[in-house]
Amino acid sequence: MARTVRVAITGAAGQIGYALLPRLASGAVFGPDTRVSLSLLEITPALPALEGVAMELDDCAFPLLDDIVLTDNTEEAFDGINWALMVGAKPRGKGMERGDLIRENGPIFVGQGKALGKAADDVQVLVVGNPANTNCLIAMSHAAKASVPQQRFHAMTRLDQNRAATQLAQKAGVKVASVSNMAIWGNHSATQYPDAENARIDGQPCPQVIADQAWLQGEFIDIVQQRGAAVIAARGLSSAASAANAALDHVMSVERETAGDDWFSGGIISDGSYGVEEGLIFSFPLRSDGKGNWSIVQGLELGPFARSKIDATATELLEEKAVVKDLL
Ligand code: NAX
Repeated sequence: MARTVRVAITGAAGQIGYALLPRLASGAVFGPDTRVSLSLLEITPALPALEGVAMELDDCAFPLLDDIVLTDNTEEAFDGINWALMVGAKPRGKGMERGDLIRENGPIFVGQGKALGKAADDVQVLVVGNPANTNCLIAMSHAAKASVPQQRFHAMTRLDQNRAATQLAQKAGVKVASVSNMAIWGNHSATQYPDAENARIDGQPCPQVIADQAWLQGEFIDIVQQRGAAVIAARGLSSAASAANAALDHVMSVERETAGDDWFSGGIISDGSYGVEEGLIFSFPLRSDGKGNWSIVQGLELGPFARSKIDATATELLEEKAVVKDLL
């Protein structure tokens, strides 16, 4: 056995945690030669439920699963970890505005950001809890004070990427594996821009295969932006299996070298690429070198339509940043 990877999951007794943990513990993410240690963080009232989850993991008898730490202590949870999957956050309640949610969940990421200073030198952090980009910004700013490099912070837009790829495949009448180069730009919110112009289907530019610009610039974007709400309307609960799957897809995309000329989407710190203000957590098309380093794909064509969408989602992120100014 070459290595053991220690992964912290916050909000591990929640519905995304429940869908995520068995696959993580089974070795499906880090591969058959890597042992997995789990560090599960919950708020105190959820610890009994978390124990139930751990019992089930025990009962799976996963050969690659080493130990499971259950705790309501953030510093203990993050001690020595190589990955933090930050899922724990309150979902939006009835009548709550986006700004209320930001103020409600933001403080969680102050304390957790500081505690990331106890992680291993190679720690990578994926923020799933909403509002993911701004929570990620908060955690990053506090972890940076504890010397964790800012480039290790990711906000999840992989679910949006996967949703968008499926919509394009269904419209084109092809399998989803035919869709590549699916970029999500900006915020994980209803302002995100799923970029069909630069996507490819069986290697061809998507607009050549789906020659319906009105759909690509209209209904397609609306479906992807509103998919989370559509799942809630149908299921009575927010996306969990697909969100867990996307989190694990993101981890695998970071851990492995990006194949061919494809890319994946994730919210990372902007370096000013494509005119996006430096320092924002913004979703870009990314490539990984398979050693924990990513780079933003450069030189993509962005027409006036794409430009206006990207500017709008950047503006929303600047507004969110202003709301949490005192938490940074
Ligand atoms: P659940 O409410 O089922 O689970 C959240 C868990 O977090 C609960 O068990 C709760 O006790 C725990 N928690 C709350 N505060 C905590 C804290 N300070 N420390 C540790 N744990 C804490 O929600 P679930 O459906 O699992 O969703 C979790 C988060 O993911 C939500 O914020 C949700 O909005 C967000 N999502 C993000 C998505 C994305 O694409 N980025 C998509 C799916 C999902 O909506």
